[in-house]
Amino acid sequence: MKPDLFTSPDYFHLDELLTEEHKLIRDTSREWVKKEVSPIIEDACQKAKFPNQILTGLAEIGAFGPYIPAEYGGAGLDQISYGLIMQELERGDSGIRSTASVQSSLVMYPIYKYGNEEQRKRFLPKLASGELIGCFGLTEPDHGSNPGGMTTNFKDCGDYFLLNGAKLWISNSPFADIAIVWAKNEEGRIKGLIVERGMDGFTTPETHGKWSLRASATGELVFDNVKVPKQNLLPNKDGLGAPLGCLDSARYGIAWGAIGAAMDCYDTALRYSKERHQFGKPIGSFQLQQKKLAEMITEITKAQFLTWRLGVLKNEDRASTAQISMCKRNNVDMALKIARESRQILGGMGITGDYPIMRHMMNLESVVTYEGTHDIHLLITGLDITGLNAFK
Ligand code: TGC
Ligand code: FAD
Repeated sequence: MKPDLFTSPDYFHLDELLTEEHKLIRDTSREWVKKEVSPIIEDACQKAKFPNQILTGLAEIGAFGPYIPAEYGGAGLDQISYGLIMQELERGDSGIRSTASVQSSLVMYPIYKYGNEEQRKRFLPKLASGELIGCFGLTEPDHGSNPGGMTTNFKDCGDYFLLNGAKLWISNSPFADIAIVWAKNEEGRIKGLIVERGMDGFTTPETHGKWSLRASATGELVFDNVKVPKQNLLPNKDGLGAPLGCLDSARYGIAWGAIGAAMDCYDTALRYSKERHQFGKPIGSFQLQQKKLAEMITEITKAQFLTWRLGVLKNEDRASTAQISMCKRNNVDMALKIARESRQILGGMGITGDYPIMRHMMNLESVVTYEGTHDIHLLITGLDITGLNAFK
């Protein structure tokens, strides 16, 4: 891959709305991505191998639990800082951001929010330092958009819970030390369990052959009469609202992340359009290419402001699920369109690994699907504005 020359587009001086701390956190993450992710990411994707050498660095820049309080090992930052870290990581690669989002919002968050003090103290500091890596099991082979239909279940066997079932499409599962697993109890109520690698009957086969998110390890979680100690039940919330609460936080991070991928595509295409000559002129001087670039920066700028405002609302604990859905949906769609247009600006070079665009484009096909598909988020907005539920 070519050297990473990324410069961040900021057409409406959004930086002026960030604090010095926000900018420091953003710039530290950006430098780390340039140094540690950009040089190795193309090779990792081509080989479809998660680059686990970056885990320590992710922990060091505070990407594991940015907003978890410092007393539990987190960085104790605000929601805009969390978003900026996700933006910078996804500027590097969606798979790297995925690892950090899952660890922070889908593993640390439920332990912090729904766990007891003993669970917080036992797991959170090790998750923050990267000593433990977690994954989140909600989706099942027959229940993706409709997680409430899940069949994974557990029985109370006196000294322990007996867990059976399977989860599919689980980021980080092949190497995770722990899994937050959503399963139904004998009354059919959804609960969260912390399942640990090494428990008898628990396996995590890897899913191979992905054309998207190749630098992220994806797999299954299979539970065959797994005896889960009772102290591993998350006691403080149950029902589908518990995993959906985690998704609010992760979808918020994705909204920021998608801007990072879009900015990288735009920045690459803009630079290329000035360097590449055809018909004796830079291709950027042709009106058709300018139209593409002008529309891209317009969409990036709109997304930056929408997302910054969402961050403000989130800091005030006023961001609704529907607002988060709208922002995730808009930004990922925007990033996918920008990746496709940018790739065209690079012509044939756009399909090579010399440039990051095709990798972003392929990654975004997962991002537009996971954490709620493009269609599901539209229906969440539809329900919010009409009061009429299209799901039921
Ligand atoms: P519905 O009846 O609407 O809600 C069930 C219960 O949940 C409550 N609730 C929420 N609570 C907290 N936060 C939220 N955001 C909530 N949304 C709903 C709701 O009040 C209700 O509570 P109660 O007490 O009455 O039971 O549920 P539904 O079955 O109709 O489904 C709604 C729907 C379709 C929107 C939802 O299930 C959905 O979002 N589906 C998409 C599934 C999804 O996003 N899966 C993601 C899996 S994880 C993942 O993809 C990780 S990728 C990570 C990476 O690599 O980055
Ligand atoms: P389906 O639910 O079968 O949907 C198929 C199509 O039908 C979609 O277009 C959908 O929009 C549409 N559809 C469904 N219902 C409706 C409706 N009511 N109205 C209109 N259209 C509808 N899950 C986890 O739990 N943990 C993870 O870590 C995780 N990581 C993932 C990583 C990757 C790379 C991928 C690809 C997925 C991951 N997922 C994870 C799963 C992801 O959340 C699901 O793929 C997603 O929620 C969609 O579920 P599905 O694939 O079963 O599609």
